[in-house]
Amino acid sequence: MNTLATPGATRTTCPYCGVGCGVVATPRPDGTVAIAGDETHPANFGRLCSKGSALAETLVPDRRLLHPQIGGERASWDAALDTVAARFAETIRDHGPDSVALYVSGQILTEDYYVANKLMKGFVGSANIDTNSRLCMASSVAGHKRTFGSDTVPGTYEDLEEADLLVLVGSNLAWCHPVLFQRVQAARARRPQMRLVVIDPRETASAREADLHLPIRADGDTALFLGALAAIEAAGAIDRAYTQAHTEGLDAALEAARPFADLDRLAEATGLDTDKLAAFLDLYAHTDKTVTVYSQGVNQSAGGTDKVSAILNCHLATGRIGKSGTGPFSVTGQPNAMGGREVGGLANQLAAHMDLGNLAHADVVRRFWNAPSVAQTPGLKAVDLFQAVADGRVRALWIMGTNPVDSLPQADGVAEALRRCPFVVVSDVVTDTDTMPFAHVALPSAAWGEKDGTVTNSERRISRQRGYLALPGDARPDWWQIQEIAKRMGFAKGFDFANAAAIFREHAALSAFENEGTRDFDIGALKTLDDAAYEALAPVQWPMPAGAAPTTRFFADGRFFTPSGRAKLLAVAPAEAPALTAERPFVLNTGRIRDQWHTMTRTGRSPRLSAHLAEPFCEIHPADAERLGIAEADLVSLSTDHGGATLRALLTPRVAPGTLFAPMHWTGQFSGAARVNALVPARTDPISGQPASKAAPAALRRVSAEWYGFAVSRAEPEAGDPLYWAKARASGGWRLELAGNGTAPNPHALLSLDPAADLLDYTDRTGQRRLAAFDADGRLLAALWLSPEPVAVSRAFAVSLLDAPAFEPQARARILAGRAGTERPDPGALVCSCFGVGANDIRRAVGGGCASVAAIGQSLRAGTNCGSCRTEIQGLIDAERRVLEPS
Ligand SMILES: Nc1nc2c(c(=O)[nH]1)N[C@H]1C(S)=C(S)[C@@H](COP(=O)(O)OP(=O)(O)OC[C@H]3O[C@@H](n4cnc5c(=O)[nH]c(N)nc54)[C@H](O)[C@@H]3O)O[C@H]1N2
Ligand SMILES: Nc1nc2c(c(=O)[nH]1)N[C@H]1C(S)=C(S)[C@@H](COP(=O)(O)OP(=O)(O)OC[C@H]3O[C@@H](n4cnc5c(=O)[nH]c(N)nc54)[C@H](O)[C@@H]3O)O[C@H]1N2
Ligand code: SF4
Ligand SMILES: [Mo]
Repeated sequence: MNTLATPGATRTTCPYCGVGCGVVATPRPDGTVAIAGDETHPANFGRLCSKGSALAETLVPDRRLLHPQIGGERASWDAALDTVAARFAETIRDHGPDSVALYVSGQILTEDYYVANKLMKGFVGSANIDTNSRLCMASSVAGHKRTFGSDTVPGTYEDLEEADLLVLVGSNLAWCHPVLFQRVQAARARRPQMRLVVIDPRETASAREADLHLPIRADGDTALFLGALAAIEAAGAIDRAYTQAHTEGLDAALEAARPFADLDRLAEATGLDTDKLAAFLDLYAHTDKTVTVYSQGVNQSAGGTDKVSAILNCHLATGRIGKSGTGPFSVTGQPNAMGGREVGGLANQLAAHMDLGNLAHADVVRRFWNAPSVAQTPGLKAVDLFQAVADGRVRALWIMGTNPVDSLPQADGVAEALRRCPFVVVSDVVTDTDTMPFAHVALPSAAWGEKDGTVTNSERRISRQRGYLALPGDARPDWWQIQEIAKRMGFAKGFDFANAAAIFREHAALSAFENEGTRDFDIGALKTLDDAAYEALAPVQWPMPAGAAPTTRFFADGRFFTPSGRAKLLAVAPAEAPALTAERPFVLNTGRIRDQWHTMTRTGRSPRLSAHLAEPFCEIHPADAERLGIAEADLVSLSTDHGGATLRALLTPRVAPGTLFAPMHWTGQFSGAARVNALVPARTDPISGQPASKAAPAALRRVSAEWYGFAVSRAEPEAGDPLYWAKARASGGWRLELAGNGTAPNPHALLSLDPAADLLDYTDRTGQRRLAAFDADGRLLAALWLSPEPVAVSRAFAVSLLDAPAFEPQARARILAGRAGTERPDPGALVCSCFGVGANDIRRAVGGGCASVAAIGQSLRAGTNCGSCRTEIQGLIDAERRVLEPS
């Protein structure tokens, strides 16, 4: 229920990851919003991670898209809607329904998604609607469908807590599903016998916490789980009664697996040493209560669907599915990745988990929608869709809630395709994305906190997102935009929804329509919710068929949705390793960091979240760095056949020799050349169409710069076009990293300095220039350090100056030294975003006797709010104690 003791408080759901945490938002009289975890929400029971905790900081008005624009000029809604409807109708008339397309997102709400899918697949009559879930969940969907006959995630979060063995495959749960990871950690504290294994080429924050980390080589997973199936057979752990009653294909699957019973062969195929392999296989074969969680290290692969099948095979062979504390568990990434699958947002799905190409399903949908032309054949999958835009087959494209110029592979090619496309519409909440410049029409969408609807999390739990803020400017919900265009295209009859509740009722009714237990997705019990009941809806888990007792877990009865009712084990073959060459000898792996969300359009507005890792980096093994003459904090250039990037080198044994890791987050808005998808080839899984975003063959070299710079500034700096720049929000302003060749930048232009500002500016004999500007009150306006070497000033200290009160003239020189005085020790790189605690603070506390994360929490509060930094604190304690107590 949405009734809370605090007046004005609203229960809603976090707009970031698929954990789907409940949030209580309370607007304050001064216009800010207090954010807290919802203690009654069954996903998080009150917890929030660093991103959820910082939500209020992202609700800032600057650069919101507030009005429709045509050709970059402000326009009325009528003009914008008329233009879009006319161009779409005209394009369809002249070139057919498949010449238009929608590209949507797992971040729009189920109601938005339902209306978009209905317009394209029922009324335009084309299945050319795909979504960024293609880059995210498509391999899991394809894997589920071929084995279960349905796209079903069988388990619940409680299964992770109840397991005796939890295996994370290609999932950095600690950073990407932090609250779920905290639930796991709490369960491990309660039940120390529970084991955590992490299978990831990198030593991630999750791997650090594991009992066993298998640093697998890129795409070794299928071989590993073939080996696991062989080990299960050898251990006599196959559940014959279960497989005979409920599965088919076991013999063929075993035959494909047996060659990997040989440990040496398995070691070769996975890059793992035999001791670790043996330890894992022993645990995996013998632990009945096993949950295998997997994410993008599995999905984003040219063999992603086979990886999924290899995992599902092991669970089916042992009957470890449909029971508490067991099961394969594909965690969803986006807040509504699961809802998008419910409405059939992918180009090869119909609505309500029905199949495109299935004539009976097409007929069900046609009659239910009373639709003129239901799409009969699958549409273009994201990568192919943008190829079709590039070669002119798709001539009108509407992008909603996603930023493809940064997130799709061969991203420079995506930009080029959009540049050539005759008509591009972009619905977004902000103006400053890398995709927006290509929009002929820009439509302002209602953002989180302003819009109403539902999202479904990884465990199939439907939660309400509720609006508690007024719509700013002309912003309107995404579903409203689609409905208005549908009406103007002549489809008024199917698109007369009064509100989100009305859409949800229709969606629920379709899920139950002629279902009779044939389709997993059935929420018929919700089809009669009136507006008040929808408003008050508490989080609920599907399936919820009308009149049936609710079930929390699928497949408890061993019945599957295949024609035979049996689950299908598949004989899969291991994937080929990424094709490295002498010119492209490194495997470039990409992924996420703790405090940023995707292309940073929201988290990049929060100073706290931007402080954790403030510039785009590339993790390089120290041995590779030494060979290539790369030192810590140097700049490096990465290149592939498709593009290049310039990033800061971060030397660390967390990555294996021959591999690199770069975060996916930085865009042209925050850095000069750090869009990693410019590098990633558009290579896809042949079944799911999901891009292999984690294994691009790449070249690496050091780039030399003649000067380096670091600045803090109250006004947004204007970096120009040097060799390298990266800026980030900081409390009180901005921070900027720079490097280049030739003439160093003019500080006045760079920092937009007021000519009247009080300046301190000197250059020493070594060529280091230091400059600080103060306003008439003595407060710092900007400070800049330029040097022939990477600038060594303490970033934390420099950033803290922006918030500092006025400086007395005699204190100003210390600013230029770039260090705090002894009375203000340098906190070091930020570790705890919630309380602003840095690495040096923690090191000092360890030196002072704090020996555990709990002790650090007591002394500094670090790690005691959201807990997202607890693994990093433990890492610092371990490292510091090695220094303090050399063995
Ligand atoms: N902080 C934060 N959290 C997020 C997001 C975010 O942007 N920021 N995004 C959300 C979304 S949409 C998603 S999809 C999820 C993604 O969540 P995750 O999948 O956990 O995140 P990634 O960092 O993309 O990739 C996971 C791991 O796969 C590993 N990997 C790479 N190649 C292989 C391989 O061949 N085999 C194996 N076993 N592992 C491999 C990588 O080293 C990486 O550590 O996160 C969600 N949560
Ligand atoms: N190399 C590499 N590439 C990857 C990945 C990877 O691991 N490596 N991961 C892939 C994955 S799993 C994912 S999910 C994608 C994510 O990639 P994207 O979806 O492109 O990334 P976001 O930054 O989340 O983009 C969301 C956009 O929607 C806008 N927005 C926010 N709220 C709303 C709203 O309510 N309505 C509308 N209309 N717009 C809104 C935001 O401002 C933003 O511009 O990236 C994929 N790309
Ligand atoms: S874990 Fe963090 S990002 Fe994910 S839903 Fe919860 S608060 Fe939001
Ligand atoms: Mo994702």
